[in-house]
Amino acid sequence: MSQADFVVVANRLPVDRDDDGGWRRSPGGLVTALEPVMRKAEGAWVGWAGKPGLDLEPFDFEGTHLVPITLSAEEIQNYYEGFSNDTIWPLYHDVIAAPRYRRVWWDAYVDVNRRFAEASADAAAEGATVWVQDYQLQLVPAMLRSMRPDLTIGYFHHIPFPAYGLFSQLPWRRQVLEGLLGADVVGFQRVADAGNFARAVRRQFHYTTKASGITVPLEDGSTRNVLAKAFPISIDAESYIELAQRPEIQARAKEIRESLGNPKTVMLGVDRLDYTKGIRHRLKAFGELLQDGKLSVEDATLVQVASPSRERVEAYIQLRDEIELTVGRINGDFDTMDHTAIRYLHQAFPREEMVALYLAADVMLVTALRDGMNLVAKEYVASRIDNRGVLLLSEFAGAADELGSAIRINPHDIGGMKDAIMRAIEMPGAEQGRRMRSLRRRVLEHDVSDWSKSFLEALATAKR
Ligand code: GDG
Repeated sequence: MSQADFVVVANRLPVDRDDDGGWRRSPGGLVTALEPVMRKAEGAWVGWAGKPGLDLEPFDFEGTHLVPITLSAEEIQNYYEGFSNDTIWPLYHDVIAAPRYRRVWWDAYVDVNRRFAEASADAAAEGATVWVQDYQLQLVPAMLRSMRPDLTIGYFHHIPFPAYGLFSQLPWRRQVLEGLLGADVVGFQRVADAGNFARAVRRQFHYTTKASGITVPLEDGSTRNVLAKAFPISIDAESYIELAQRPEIQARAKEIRESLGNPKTVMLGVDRLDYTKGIRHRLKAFGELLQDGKLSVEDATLVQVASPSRERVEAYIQLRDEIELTVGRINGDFDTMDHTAIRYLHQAFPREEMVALYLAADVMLVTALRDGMNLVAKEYVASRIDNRGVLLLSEFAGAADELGSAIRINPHDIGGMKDAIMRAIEMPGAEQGRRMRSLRRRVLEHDVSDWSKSFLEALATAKR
């Protein structure tokens, strides 16, 4: 079997299966970011192919060696929907929903993490670099290190890492920390996440933690250094600019506004339908503005794309019901024959349509209660080649650390959010331009290839 000098390990492979059994590259940002690195290094990617029970041999796809991991329907339920999305996800997002701690889920998480580690150990050449992605695979770094001490191992955590007071609820907190400490570099979105991780390590193991790294004692009396640091992820900004410049996408943006009855202001929310995104809070603020008579449906329409997500997890089923009830009530109270309050779309759209929406929106609402980064905020900014539009951004999204020129909001403060929405709607063009230019500068300078480059450089240095 061929072995690679660079291996990415992620829950999902970077491809989706067509109906006719062929493969298509998935549209995600991580895939785009790593593509050049993968090509150059003739890299391998270990991940699940996205369907239960699918048992496939490794194969090559557009210059990348793909190593599919088989997961049974039961493992998907326990490892993925259970432990990853119903234990870790809510716990790490500050228990917005109650995490469920179930031992059978944990057992499956351990088993599946081991399978990923074994496949990665097989795929990696002597002295290779392996980059593990995200919270579904927190045990892989240490498992892999014990199988293959010759490897350089990086791990990037895409979601928040919670404060110790919350993290310590986890019955398997020591195992998870040990798993992550198997990496040479553990990357986080925000400085605060890296700090929370270091604190958890201090509290659990009493290791020394400094900016230069965490000192992990080894059995033979020597030590290893583990760098825990923020590497804020970004987007492929150029590709958004290219889409925003296309005449047909600009025409589509105009068409969207017309189909909404040309309201003075179009507001937009784009989220996976997830309780971390603060969709209910946003709807409440907008509904109250209509109720108060501060806005009318002729003045303002909210377009809310809520793309389907984790539809078999109970908390998501409930959330969908609540949101759809709220949307129905607001529209029922305020719609006219010609105008709607909220155009709600529980659908996924192609990227072209997303950019047309970004161009059509005067105000972008990012009201997450907790979010690792929030790429939607960066996509909106990159798409605004006209330097117009206003971004409302929750301080609880990682993006808030970088995007200081957005209007910052606390989504729990409904009154404050209503004021911020009115301020955004009324913002003069000159101020919009000043803010948008500064936001765009940041996103264009720190794009996703900058992110992967700085992580991989830190990793190369760490091991030296
Ligand atoms: C996790 C962390 C972190 C959404 N609907 C459609 C669609 N999308 C795209 C967006 C964006 C992506 O999905 C969502 O990324 P976010 O960053 O906003 O949020 P999560 O999915 O929760 O991602 C997050 C991220 O990982 C990366 O580290 O920023 O904090 O939670 O790109 O545009 N894309 C298309 N159609 C849709 O309907 N094409």
